[in-house]
Amino acid sequence: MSKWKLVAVACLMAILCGCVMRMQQTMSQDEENLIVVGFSQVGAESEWRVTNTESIKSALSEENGYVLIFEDARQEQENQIRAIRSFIQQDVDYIVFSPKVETGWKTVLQEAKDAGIPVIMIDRDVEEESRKLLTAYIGSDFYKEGKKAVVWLEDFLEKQGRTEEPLRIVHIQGTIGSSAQIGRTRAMEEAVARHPNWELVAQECGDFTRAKTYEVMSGILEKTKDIDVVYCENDGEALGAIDAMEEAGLKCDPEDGVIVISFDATRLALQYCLEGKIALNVECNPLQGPYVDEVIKRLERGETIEREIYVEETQFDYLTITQEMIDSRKY
Ligand code: GZL
Repeated sequence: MSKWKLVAVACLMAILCGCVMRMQQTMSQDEENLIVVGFSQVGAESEWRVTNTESIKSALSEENGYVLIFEDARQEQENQIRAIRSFIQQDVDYIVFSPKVETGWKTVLQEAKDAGIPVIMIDRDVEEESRKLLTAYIGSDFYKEGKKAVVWLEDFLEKQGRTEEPLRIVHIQGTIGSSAQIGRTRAMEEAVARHPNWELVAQECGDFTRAKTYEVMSGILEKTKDIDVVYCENDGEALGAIDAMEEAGLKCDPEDGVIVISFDATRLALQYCLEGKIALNVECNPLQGPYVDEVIKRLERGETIEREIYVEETQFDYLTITQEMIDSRKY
């Protein structure tokens, strides 16, 4: 090969190497520009939780400018605390978490604050003294959800002319100590205190799962089948309670059987509502990813944000729900 060709090849190689290096620099600069978020999730106990996780993962994607470090705590608070400490050690830009229960967070949230890492809490809540260590809360008002349920039940009984007769209620609670359980339970317990003819014949924990509630409800049905209302603190529990009641020969029907009340408004439970097996389903909106993305992007732009953001929620009952309403929903 002539000398001039060698020179041309060498120049071409130098140009190519330069381009590759610039691309690598650009990629590393792009990677440097990505926002690193550590996300500690409670677990995968319900359809609601799975949808909530998917919403966060799709909103905090690389295309949206994020590196997401996801940790599933498998229903153990200790795993969440460990994950948050790991995020601090990795010096992430933001921490997002849904607290399994309201207590026990002060120390680790103070560590995050001392490390200068903003913490955005989603879904469930923590006790007041820990709230001030957070940058923002995005979630639901669980007491308000419970109030919606008991007001609907009072109106329904009024229309049925059943305001005076004894009302025997089975109350299946969610994970004890979670803010969803605390709020929804408070609403029901206040209603029972308001109505002398309402009686809690059983109050047990179904831990927000279909399997545990089937077990618990089967045990209750061995003691009594004289039940008017079953108040379940999420859809997994409602499905488990209905499985057990139907197996025991009870009819789940608000007009001539057991009135079943549920929370979450996930798709399968809304089908049960359409069939009349669930009388009322109060929505708890798991689609919190876009809200988290919006809060982080505003913080990145140095904008002020609201410290408490309550997601949009509605309710569905067996009298007004339609298949079109169910088909149009995202979960
Ligand atoms: C409510 C959420 C609850 C859901 C359950 O925001 O924390 O936990 O109602 C889930 O389905 O398990």
